Amino acid sequence: MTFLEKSRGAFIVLEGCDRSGKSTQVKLLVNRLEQLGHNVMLWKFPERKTQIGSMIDEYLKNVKDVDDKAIHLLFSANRWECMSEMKKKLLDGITLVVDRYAYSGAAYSAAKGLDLEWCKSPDIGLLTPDIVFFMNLTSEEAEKRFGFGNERYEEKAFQEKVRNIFNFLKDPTWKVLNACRAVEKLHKEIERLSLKTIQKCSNLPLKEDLWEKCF
Ligand code: Z5A
Ligand code: MG
Repeated sequence: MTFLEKSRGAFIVLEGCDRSGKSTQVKLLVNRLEQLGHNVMLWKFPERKTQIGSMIDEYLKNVKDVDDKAIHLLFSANRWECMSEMKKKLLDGITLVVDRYAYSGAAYSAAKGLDLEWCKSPDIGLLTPDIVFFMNLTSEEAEKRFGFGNERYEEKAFQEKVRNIFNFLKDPTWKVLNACRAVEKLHKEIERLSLKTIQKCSNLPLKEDLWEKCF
């Protein structure tokens, strides 16, 4: 645990299957928090701009094939390489709104058939989010949304598996949202709960113990 001399930012994560509206809500939330005068930053995983991230990008765009376990470890390494910068920003009082995190890492790789505990293990000890919004959308609804099917993994049966594993990964930091609702309704709920979280955790230490208690 890292103890605080001044108030810190909140670590807010949005998770969910493909096309569940994460990126839409992340952007709306960041804009709204900025309007309200909060110090806030949008973060996204995979972070495709790093060297590791560009390998992941080629894989996702089907430019390159990579062994399932190797790509899983690259996704995890991509989070680890961002940890010190994220930690610094949080301790500087900046709230991070993060589009996908380690839960996606475990869910997508386990849906390919890899052992779930093995999938979780490289991410043990990452920063633990203060709140995770899980955008719960049926695969039927997801299929109707624009852009579905453009990248690797975007196929109904696979998404169904991913969703089941997400459900299994749920923990007390999660707030499950019905993602079929209108954008604005979802945004209002996410805004309300985020503001509460920002207030609640401002004086709490940062936790660097993701999934430590499970092992
Ligand atoms: N992946 C992995 O395997 N391991 C890892 O560790 C990590 C990720 C971190 C790329 O992710 C892939 O990487 C992903 C998991 C894997 N699998 N795939 N494929 P990505 O985050 O870069 O994927 P993306 O391209 O941003 O798509 P997305 O995240 O799946 O979509 P989204 O962000 O959830 O949805 P959106 O872009 O906000 O909205 C999608 C469409 O729906 C768009 O036309 C919106 O206007 C519309 N929309 C949004 N909200 C609504 C509502 N409420 N009603 C109606 N329509 C809506
Ligand atoms: Mg997205």
